[in-house]
Amino acid sequence: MANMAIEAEPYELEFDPTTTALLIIDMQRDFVMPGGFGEALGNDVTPLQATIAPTARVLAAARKRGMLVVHTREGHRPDLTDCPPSKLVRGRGKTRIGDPGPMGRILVRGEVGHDIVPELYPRAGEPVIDKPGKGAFYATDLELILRDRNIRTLIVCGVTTEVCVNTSVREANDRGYECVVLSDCVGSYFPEFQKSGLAMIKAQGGIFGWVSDSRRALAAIGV
Ligand code: TIU
Repeated sequence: MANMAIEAEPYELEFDPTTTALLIIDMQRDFVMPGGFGEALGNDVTPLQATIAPTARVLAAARKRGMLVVHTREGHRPDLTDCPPSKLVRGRGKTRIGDPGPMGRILVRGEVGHDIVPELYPRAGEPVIDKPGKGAFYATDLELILRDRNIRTLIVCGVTTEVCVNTSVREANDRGYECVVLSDCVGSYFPEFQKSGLAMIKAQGGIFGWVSDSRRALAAIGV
């Protein structure tokens, strides 16, 4: 298929939809709904909910275009054997990973809070990557899945901008993937980190990747 381009900063990014995947990072109740991991860390989670609607529009367009859609979820085995002890105690909060909460055990696979919000729920055939850390590549089979599909470009949505999105984009960039992050489809608990988290991706001529938004992505995917 002919190459297409998405308007972005620092400059437009050419992509081929057959070798481009939509990567949706950690749009789990645990991060965007009250009573989950995000709130246990001391955050107001409501600002993150604004990312759901634009991400749903991009998801619908990617599906129509027949692009690969990959979802990730941060979380741990019920016995927490894959959770570093340092992560378990980090923050000294009174609610920790594995503790019971209103959406089930915090950040534990299989629990309601760990799963993806209904508006963005994976369809059959869309890979779901369960990751123990912040980066989508660390201790997962994401790279294998992308290589098997000859994916070269990643359109990135999800939460949070400066934590799992930034870490995953940096991991992807070092592996040779071209990443474009959609500013209204990524969210942070901290407005200043949203701003700087995006700025540091596109600085220095796109040191880690590109930044665009859902409007320009939809125009580019154009179905
Ligand atoms: N705390 C925070 O901002 N984020 C995380 O712990 N994980 C993700 O970003 N998914």
